[in-house]
This record gives sequence, C-alpha cells and structure tokens, in this order.
Amino acid sequence: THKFWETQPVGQFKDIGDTSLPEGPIEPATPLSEVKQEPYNLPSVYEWTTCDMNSDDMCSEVYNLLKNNYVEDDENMFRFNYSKEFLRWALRPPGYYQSWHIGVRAKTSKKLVAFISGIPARIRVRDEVVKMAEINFLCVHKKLRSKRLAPVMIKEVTRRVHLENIWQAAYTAGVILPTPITTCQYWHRSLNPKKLIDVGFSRLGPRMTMSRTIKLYKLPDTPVTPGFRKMEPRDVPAVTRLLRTYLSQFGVATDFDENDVEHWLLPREDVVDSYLVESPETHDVTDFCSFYTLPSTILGNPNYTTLKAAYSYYNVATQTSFLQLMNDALIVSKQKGFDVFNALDVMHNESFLKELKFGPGDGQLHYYLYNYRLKSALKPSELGLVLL
Ligand code: NHW
Ligand code: EN5
Repeated sequence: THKFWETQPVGQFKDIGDTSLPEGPIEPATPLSEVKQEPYNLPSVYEWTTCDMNSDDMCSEVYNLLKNNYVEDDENMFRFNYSKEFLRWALRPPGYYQSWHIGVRAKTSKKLVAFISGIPARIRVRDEVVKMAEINFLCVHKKLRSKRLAPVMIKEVTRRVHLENIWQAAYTAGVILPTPITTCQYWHRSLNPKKLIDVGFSRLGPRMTMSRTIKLYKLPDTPVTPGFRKMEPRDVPAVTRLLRTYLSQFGVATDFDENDVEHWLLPREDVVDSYLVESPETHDVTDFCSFYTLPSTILGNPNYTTLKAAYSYYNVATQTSFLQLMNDALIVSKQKGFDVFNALDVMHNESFLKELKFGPGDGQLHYYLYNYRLKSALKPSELGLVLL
C-alpha cells in the first residue's frame, strides 16, 4: 500500500486495464488563486530554502548532499556522483524557475539535509504537446529517512509547479510506484573490462579469462564513419530537424525546439557529448548520437574511487546503420576514458544493444507521469524521452 501515492492524481494499480477511463489529465487545472499560497509545513526543526544554482556555494551544498546520499545500486556498491557542472546544466535549461530548486535545511545548523528539483519541459503524449515539469534529484539525507519527508517535498514542488500554471509532470525512479507508463532495462557495454571486474561492476564470464575478456571488448582507436564529427553551434538547426522527425514516431517524447537542442545537446566538457555525421558529398547532417557523463562513486574499494560512465542520450540514424553509428559512439567514449557505456532499451536502442556486446544490468528504470493517464502502458521502444 502507498499511503501517500494513493492520494495523488496518478494512475492507480486498481485501475490498470480499465478501458473506460479516458486518456489525459486526471484532475483539471484550477484557477491560480486557488493554489495554496504558503509553503507546506515541515517538521519544526527544518526549514525550506531555495537553492540558487548560480551560486558556487549553493551548488556545492547540493552537490555534496547528492554525492553522499543519492541513488545507489541494490547492493550499495556504487552511488551516482553527478558533477557540479552537470547539476548546473541539468537544472538551468531555457525558462527554468529557481523556485523549483528546493532544499530543506536543519534550522539550528543550517545544514542542507534534503533536495528536490523541477525543470520545465514540453512533452508530447500521442498528438498533444503538454507543458510539464520534469522532477529529479529527490534526496533525503541517509540519517533522516523513513520520516515521511519525501511526501512533503513532493507536495511542495507540486505547489510551486502549479503556481507557474503547469499541471503535469514526468519523472523516473528505480522503485515501483503507482503506476509506470513503461519499465526500461539498463544495459551496459564494458569499455574497461579489467577495472569493471576489479571493482565488482561486472564478473568474468564462465570459461572466460581476463585476456579473452579484454580482447572481446576491444574497439578501434578512431570512428569509422566518414564525416563523423563533434556537433557545433552551427549544427543546431539541422540537428533539431533530425531529432524532431525521429522523435515524432514515439508515443511519449520530448518536444525539442532549437533553444532546447542548443542547451541539451551542444557538447559541454565532462557533461554532454554529441556527434553527427555530415555527408562528405552533400554536407547534410544525416545521423546523430549523444551521451552524458555520470560517474559513480565506488563504495569501499581500496584501489579505485570512481567509475566513469557514459549514458546514451538521444541518437538518430538515417544514412548510417544504427549499429555503426553507436559503435562510433563507443569508440569515442572509450577514447575519452569512460569505463562503461550505459543505455536503456528506449527508442530504437534494442537494434544495437546485443550486437554491440551490451549486457543487461541488474537495474530497471520506471517512467511515470503525474496527473496524466495513458489508456495503457507503453513498450520501452515507444518512449522517446531520456531523463538525466
Ligand atoms: S528517483 C531517485 C530518488 N532518490 C533516491 O533514490 C535517493 C536515495 N533515497 C532517498 O533519498 C529520481 C530517499 O529514500 C527518498 C525517499 C527521498 C527517495 N519517487 O520520506 P519517506 C527522482 O528524483 C515514496 C517518488 O518516509 P524516504 C524522481 C514512498 O513510496 N516517491 O521515504 C522523484 C512512500 O510513499 P507511499 C518515492 O526513504 C519523483 C514515501 O515516499 C520515491 O525517507 C518524485 C515515503 O517517504 C521516489 N523515488 O525518502 C515524485 N521513493 O505512498 C514527483 C520513495 O508509498 C511527482 N517514495 O507511502 C510529481 C510532482 C510534480 C507535479 C507537478 C504538477
Ligand atoms: C534516474 N534519473 O541499479 C534516477 N544501476 O543496471 C533513478 N548495475 O549499474 C535511477 N548490484 O548490472 C535509479 N553490472 C535506478 C538505477 C540505480 C543504479 C543501478 C544498475 C543498472 C547497475 C551494474 C552493477 C551492479 C553491481 C551490483 C550491473 C553488470 C554489467 C555487466 C557488464 C558485462 C555484460 C553484462 C552486464
């Protein structure tokens, strides 16, 4: 049972398969004057704070909270370690609201003990583009867990989103909540198999030696596709057209305009990498691939502290085979020093995962919408949305 989630406008488990329920908003928007004007009450020893991610000090506080308390794998061997520059990028897209970067402090020490964030996004569901908030980085300090702080934080971010006249949200989680629009599988491609095995991220397969394993995952030193190069500012219009056309086929997808592409896809060192294929004959941009940098702290290993992971972001192939395009993405990520390349089985990713020697991980990622019902769940391959 879900004492909190049962009270929220989300698809409920009991309603799964009920085809009489309409697709669309679960509750209507209300006049802004009816939105609660004051913040929700926290237990009296805590206070709300708005986090100014432009401030180095604030950004460091959020960074440190997450570095020590954010998501771990099921065996607590690795913890996500989003960099400060990554957090700045993730939280300040076009049109962002500082009021959606919400912290909780202990009143006496002023220590930051919890965080939740939203950013604005346009997400298309079937034929409708809906203004939504993407909610991410919900985190409560390890020592303050199971005190029902998370529901208060979720209600407070909801209130602040409503104040901007936005009534829907999208979010992902590794845990099952009422109710996923789809459930995706994580896949992993070893780039540095020796280190991955040494730190317990992967295991030596049966009847495999270390040297056979290293040989299995070897990659060329340079990309093979003629015209493969880093994306530049002048490519924004062409990449936007390519992406919009590609994403139009998915049931739920991001609605990117040129401003979004400039923010989300222009390369930023150690944050996001984007490559494209420019036809040597016509100079058209025909193919595109991208990945973001999200290291994990390796917990309690004497020899290594950080796992360098690249995560597949948005990819479009029209002239190059998806296989060759993503193999080139693996080649450049290996050259950049990543240990592993991760991907979800969203969009057309299934078409390259097995052949490029990705293996399924032990983690899943569930996708959710707030205050928007779908008639039925999607397949991961019908989803055109990647959250960070
Ligand atoms: S998913 C990553 C979430 N963060 C972590 O896993 C970090 C490590 N864990 C923690 O910090 C990406 C705590 O365990 C957290 C829960 C804070 C997760 N999403 O305070 P209580 C995101 O950031 C429910 C939603 O006692 P706690 C997405 C749980 O089911 N709900 O637990 C965030 C229960 O409710 P129930 C979650 O362990 C999306 C209640 O919280 C959840 O001390 C947020 C228990 O609260 C999760 N990941 O703190 C929703 N994990 O009904 C946005 C647990 O079952 C919705 N719960 O009794 C949209 C809002 C905007 C709408 C705008 C119109
Ligand atoms: C998203 N914005 O469990 C926020 N990761 O598989 C919430 N497993 O790395 C996201 N347990 O399988 C939360 N190695 C959900 C993700 C939480 C983190 C998580 C999983 C995803 C993961 C690794 C390590 C497991 C360590 C023990 C894993 C196997 C790799 C192997 C490589 C060779 C081919 C077969 C697979």
